[in-house]
Amino acid sequence: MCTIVQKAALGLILMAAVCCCGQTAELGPRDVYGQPGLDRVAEGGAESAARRGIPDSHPQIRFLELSLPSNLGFSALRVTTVSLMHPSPPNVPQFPAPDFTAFQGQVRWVGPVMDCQASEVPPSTFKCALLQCDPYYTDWAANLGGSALHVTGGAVIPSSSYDVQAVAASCQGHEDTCTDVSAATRFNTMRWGDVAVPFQDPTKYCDDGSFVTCTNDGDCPPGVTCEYHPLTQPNITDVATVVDRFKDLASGAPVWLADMNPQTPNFKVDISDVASVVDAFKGLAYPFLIDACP
Ligand SMILES: [Ca+2]
Repeated sequence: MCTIVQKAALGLILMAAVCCCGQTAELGPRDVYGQPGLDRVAEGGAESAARRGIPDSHPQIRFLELSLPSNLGFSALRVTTVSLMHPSPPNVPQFPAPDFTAFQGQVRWVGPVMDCQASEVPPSTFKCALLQCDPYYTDWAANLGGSALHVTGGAVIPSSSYDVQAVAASCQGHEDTCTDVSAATRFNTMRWGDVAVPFQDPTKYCDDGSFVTCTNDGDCPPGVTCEYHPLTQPNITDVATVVDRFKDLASGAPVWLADMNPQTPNFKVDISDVASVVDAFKGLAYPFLIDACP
């Protein structure tokens, strides 16, 4: 029986798997800002990191970034959809977010590790994988050699949250009932098109000048309403950073941030991704569907 614990440190949550043998291993850097079903809150620390180049460890739009422990062993990686497409604040009224609630609670599995192109000049690659419907068991550490794994698929969509679990090889063929699994660790995705700082503030606050966070009017003093922060993202900076990646410039966002089109991202940043971030900038809703599993 494994459990996964989260450790908060220096703005990151280090996810650790504590397995049957008592070992503790890092399962991945995660951003501390993410809350279930929420987009990320931009903070000063994130801004300074982004000036050095967009950090590769914060929540992404169409990708989940997994840093897997070296002692995970032969296992499968189960991704459960927890909350899908609940942007905070909501989309503009004329372009409401699509309803994916029917897909919440479904299971996908991380497929084989591939090498994807990070940039043409200089030539570089990153480890990538697609979600699939059937379990896939492998020795992840041997495939990754210490690199992070960037996972995407039609079910990885913006403003959503996912639980990721390692499922031991002993579960093969009876995954649904098997208990030799790690505890779930929550991953959140960013708002559609919100590639770069500044990020949309997803929280609500008491509208009395105090900026105390709240979830409803009852959390605020009498007569004070609980309001969303203004919807300001994505903005022109998000468009520019995708355009720069399209041009293969070092100032561009990494592929795993800028690749948001088509329905199953293709690990390339092309004119379709530029079109998507421009549409998101205009306030248009996420345009794709999710493929059902049999
Ligand atoms: Ca932004």
